[in-house]
Amino acid sequence: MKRFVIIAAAALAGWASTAGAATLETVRARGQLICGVSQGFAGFSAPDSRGEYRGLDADYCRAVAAAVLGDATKLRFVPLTAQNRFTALQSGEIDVLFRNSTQTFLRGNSIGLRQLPVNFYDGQGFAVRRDANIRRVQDLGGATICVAQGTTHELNLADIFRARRMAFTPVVFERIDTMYAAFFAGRCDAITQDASALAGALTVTPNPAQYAVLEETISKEPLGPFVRNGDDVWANIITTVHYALIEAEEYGVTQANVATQATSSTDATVQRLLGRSGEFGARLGLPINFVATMLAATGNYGEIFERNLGQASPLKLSRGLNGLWNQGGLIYAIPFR
Ligand SMILES: N[C@@H](CCC(=O)N[C@@H](CS)C(=O)NCC(=O)O)C(=O)O
Repeated sequence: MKRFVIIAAAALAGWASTAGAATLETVRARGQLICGVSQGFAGFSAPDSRGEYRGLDADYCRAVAAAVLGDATKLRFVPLTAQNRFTALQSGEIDVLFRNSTQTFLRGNSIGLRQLPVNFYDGQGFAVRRDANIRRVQDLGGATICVAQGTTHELNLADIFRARRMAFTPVVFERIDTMYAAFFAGRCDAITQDASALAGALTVTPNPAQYAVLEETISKEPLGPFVRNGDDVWANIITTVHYALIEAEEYGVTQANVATQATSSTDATVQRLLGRSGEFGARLGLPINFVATMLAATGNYGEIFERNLGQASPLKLSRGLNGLWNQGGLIYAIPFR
C-alpha cells in the first residue's frame, strides 16, 4: 500500500514537472521546441517528398522556434490524430498544438487547455463526386457521410441534419488517410471536414476534376493554437508570435526586407516590432530582435498564407476571412505599442 502511494506520488510529481513547469524554460533547456501537428493535411502540416513538414501550422511552429530559440530548425514535429491531440498537450508530450484545431467553448473550458488567437477562419464543408448530382447540403438527405472521429464535424453533422430533419449515415474514421481512401473507393456519398482541408486533400488525388467541394458550409471553424492552462508567459509568447506575423504583413515587413527594415525603418511601429526601440522582447523573456529572427525564417502572415494555401500553393485559396482587417478580412493584430 505504502509502496503504491509512493509510486503514485512520484508519477504525479513526474507529470507535474513536465506539464506544470514553465514551458519556456523547458524548451530552452531542451534546445528544441516540440510542436503537435496533424499527420498530414496539405496546406496546414504535411510532410513533403523529403519528409519536411510544410503548411501554415508547420510554419507557425517554425516561427515559435525562431522567436524562442533563435533558430527555426530547433524543432521536432509530433504528428497527432484528432483523437489524441489534446491528451498529448495535457500530458506534456508537446509544448504547443498547431493542428487545424477548432476553438470551442468546451475545448477552452473543460480540459485544462487554453485557446490562443485564431490563425485561420474556416467552416465545415462537404466534398462529393461530381456525377453524384449533389449541389447543396439539402441534397445530402439520406446520404452516407465519411467523417473523422473526435472532431467538431461529427457533432455539427448531428446538429445540422437533425435541425433540417434530414437522415444520414455517418461512417466514422480515426485516421484521415483511411477516411479519404474510403471516400475515393465510393464507400460514402460525401466526405466532410474543414473546407480548407477538403480543398487540400483534393489537390493530392490523382483525379481532382472528378470531385467538387459544395459552396455551402455548415459551421464556424475558428482554427488556432492550444497550450496548457497556467503558463501565462508561454501563452503570451505564442500570442505575440501570431500578432507579430500579422503586424509585419500590415506594415510591409517581409522575409526579404526584414534585415534592411530592422536597421533603417523610420516607422515607429516597425522599429518597436523589430526591436530597435521599446525592448518588447525583454517583457517576454526573449531576445530583443525575436520578431526579426522569426520573420527572416518564415516571412509574415501573408507570406505564410500565400506559400502554403494561396496562389503559390496547389490549394489556391483566396484570403477571404483570412485577409487583413483593412482588406475585408478578420485578421487583426493588437497594436505594438
Ligand atoms: N477542425 C476540426 C477538425 C480537425 C481534424 O482533425 N480534421 C481531421 C479530418 S476531418 C484531419 O484533418 N486530420 C488530419 C490528420 O489526422 O492528420 C476539429 O478541430 O475538430
